[in-house]
Amino acid sequence: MTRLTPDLIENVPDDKIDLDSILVRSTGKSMKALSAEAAGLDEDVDFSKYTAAVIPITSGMGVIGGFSRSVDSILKRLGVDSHVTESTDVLGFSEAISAGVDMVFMADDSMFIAYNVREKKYITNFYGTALGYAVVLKNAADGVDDKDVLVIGAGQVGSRAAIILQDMGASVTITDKIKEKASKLGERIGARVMDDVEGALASHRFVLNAAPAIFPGRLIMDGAVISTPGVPHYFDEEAWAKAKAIIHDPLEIGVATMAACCMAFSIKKEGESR
Ligand code: 2YJ
Repeated sequence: MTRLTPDLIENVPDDKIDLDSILVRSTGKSMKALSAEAAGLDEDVDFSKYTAAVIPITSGMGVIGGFSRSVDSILKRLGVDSHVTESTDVLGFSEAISAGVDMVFMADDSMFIAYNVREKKYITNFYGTALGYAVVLKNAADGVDDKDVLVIGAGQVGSRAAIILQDMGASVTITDKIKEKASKLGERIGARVMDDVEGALASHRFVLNAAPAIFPGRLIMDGAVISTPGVPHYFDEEAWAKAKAIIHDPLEIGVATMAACCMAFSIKKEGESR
């Protein structure tokens, strides 16, 4: 699994990437609207009554400079009343619970979760990322129902994205440089598998890339729509010129989607009890 590095996320807190402009250009919707859609909520849902704490976690390879601050900024951009705890680890968790927050965000080297304290349910970043990028692809492609979609990478994010895209009505093909991984997933979920990653890329207009990858322009279809959580990745000039949309950010789409899903546990329950 790829570990985020401070340089990958250095622009996240100040929104220098201007993800919203990229998303509006390619999908017609803002990050907040897309995350709400992913969570099955109304586009104009008000997240401002929800509180969250982001806890820096020192275990394993330790704190990543800027990580907690970036997650906190992403939550604030959704309207969530969020803060980073002063303490780390278990002390940070007790600080968050004592403050009475609705949600807790924390990540170590192998897992990143958003925990809904009231409903005692959590969402992983694997799922949030898979769902967020699938919803982005669906909107940028004007729907994926009955369309051929390629998923590159049969790991934690790719396998979840493949299932989500199938549920959206897409006809999914899976490819992975480790052929056995792709064929195992294809068998499990009933999807087509292509062994030749380059051939698969060259023959698909709609792509969700969940693997570290280099995309030479000669392999990109004209008008391709590529939703790509995989890091690191690289698109050459020809690829940018040929593609209709290449959508990537290092953290925000996954975190915003997991946050919306985490709040949806409470919002849907509140709706039911009315
Ligand atoms: O609190 C911190 O600053 C660190 N413990 C954050 C660690 C973030 N974790 C990762 O980057 C891992 N690769 C796991 C992320 C799973 C995302 N799908």
